[in-house]
Amino acid sequence: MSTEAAFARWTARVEAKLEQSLPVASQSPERLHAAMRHAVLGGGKRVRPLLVYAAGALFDVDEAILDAPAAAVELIHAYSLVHDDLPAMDDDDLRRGQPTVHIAFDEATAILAGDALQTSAFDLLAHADADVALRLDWLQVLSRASGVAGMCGGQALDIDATGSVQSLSALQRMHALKTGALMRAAVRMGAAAGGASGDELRRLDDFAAALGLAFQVRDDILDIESSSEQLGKTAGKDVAQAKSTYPALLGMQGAAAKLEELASTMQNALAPFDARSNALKALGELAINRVH
Ligand code: GRG
Repeated sequence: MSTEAAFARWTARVEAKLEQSLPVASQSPERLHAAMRHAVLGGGKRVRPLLVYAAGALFDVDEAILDAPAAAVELIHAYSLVHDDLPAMDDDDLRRGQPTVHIAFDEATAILAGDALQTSAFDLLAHADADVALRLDWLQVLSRASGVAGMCGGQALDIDATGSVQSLSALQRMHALKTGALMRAAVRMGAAAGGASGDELRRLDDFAAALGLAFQVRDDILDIESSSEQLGKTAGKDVAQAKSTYPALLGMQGAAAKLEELASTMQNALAPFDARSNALKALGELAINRVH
């Protein structure tokens, strides 16, 4: 089975799980339900769900067990994008090549849709078809990665830093929380389902932390090199907002060198694993080479 075929199968699985777990738009409150569906079903690379399945594949986990954590992490990601696009935050009108939720609907609906997506992620995990200890582990991992010690904390640091030049270490900490925490949670949830040992969890966490940072460095490069059409979101925003980014602090060559360093961290972290780590390796390469 090729990695591409596995990615296609996992994407189809998580799309089906998301479709099934979202409320139907014909049911009241219709506007809220339609906004939630717009946020989740309107495209996206599904990187975080793929990380859940790929980490589970290392331990031959039954894919049906992984559908709930894969969908849950994507629901959290979708909520974060809806709220990030709001006028009070990044104020964006384009996401995944579509109008953002507050443009397609309205601000109040976008806030509520994000809130409801977040709580539905935890509802999905609480009711998943898995052992209670595993469900509790997933709930702890995903809630911590989403909150003050993870994504929300990183977003707060990002907002606080607006308009000032950040040091490289401050930038790295902000991204580790804002983007990296959810990617680490995705890998951890897949690995936990496979009963990974402490040493395996540590290695996989090193891999996921490097992948999260690489994803962000590449995001900074794409913001400069690509068009809004290619990205499906507004390009050039970092420069327009004078944000501290890897290219701004290190130059384009320095940012490319950082990506090489992170590629080798990822390779080293996965070195002891067998060929079942190929999908994770491919996701690491995608974080570095992606074009949107
Ligand atoms: C509002 C609490 C709160 C958090 C928002 C994730 C995030 C935190 C903001 C997104 C801002 C941003 C552009 C981050 C850069 C990297 C990133 C996470 C991009 C979007 O993720 P992709 O590329 O998106 O996986 P798709 O659309 O493919 O799912």
